[in-house]
Amino acid sequence: MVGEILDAVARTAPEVRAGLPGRRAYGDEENPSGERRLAADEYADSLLEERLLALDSVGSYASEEQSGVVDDDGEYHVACDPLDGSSNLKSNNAMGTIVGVYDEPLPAGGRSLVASAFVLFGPITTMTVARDGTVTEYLLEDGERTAVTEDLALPDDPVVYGFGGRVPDWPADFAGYVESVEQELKLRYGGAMIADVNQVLTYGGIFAYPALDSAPAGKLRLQFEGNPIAHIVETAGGASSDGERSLLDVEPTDLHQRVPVHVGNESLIDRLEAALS
Ligand code: FDP
Repeated sequence: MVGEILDAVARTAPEVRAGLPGRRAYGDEENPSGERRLAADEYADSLLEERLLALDSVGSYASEEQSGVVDDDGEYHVACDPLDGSSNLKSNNAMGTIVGVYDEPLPAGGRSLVASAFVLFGPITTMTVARDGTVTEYLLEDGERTAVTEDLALPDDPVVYGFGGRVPDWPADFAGYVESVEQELKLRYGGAMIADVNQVLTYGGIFAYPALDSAPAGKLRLQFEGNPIAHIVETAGGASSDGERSLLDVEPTDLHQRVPVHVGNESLIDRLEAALS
């Protein structure tokens, strides 16, 4: 059941949050993408792996923190970014957990997602879920999950933008697009994808971690970040793109493959694709 997977994520979130204060130091190891791991990344990953694989419906678990897929018996395959934006832990800024529930073995295309969710550890803890064609935002409080926004939809009039990567590293066509967008929208960038995307879901606008001159595939990972976020934003009436097509149509080739990520109001994504073509 997809429901029990989402329940397990909601139940685990307060434990992840409670474990953050004592785990702000970096460990010795890197994750499979070559990034330094915090004790908090390892903690959140093992907690989620244990809780999700304990469910009958979960057939495998994969995360940004582990090189391979952990197999079990069950119908669904769960891809997790246990702590997205964990470098924000040092400066005490927002971060979260991202979960994609696929009905195909990983790596899988975004069209195989049956549900996607993110938990946002901000001043309050919320969980936003895309499932059955609708997006719901829940408040997680005192062990309860209470719906606070049903049928969440991107506002029609976009307000904010946030783009990752160093500005001199942006390809010229993307930099040209930014020049037009910044005439119209207000910059909001906090360095955790999940928190920055939630600004777009709340106010309308666009978030991107684009292709860079030094990294043509960008930074974010398709299975753990690109696909689930595209699924949520598209279900909320927005659009996603790798620069040419919906992220949900990007062919999965590798568990840890990176992809340029652009999500937001459809008009802004259309203009982006035109600028990059
Ligand atoms: P983090 O490394 O802190 O986990 O994919 C990871 C991510 O954060 C995203 O959440 C965020 O959007 C991006 O990296 C931030 O990268 P920059 O530091 O290059 O802005």
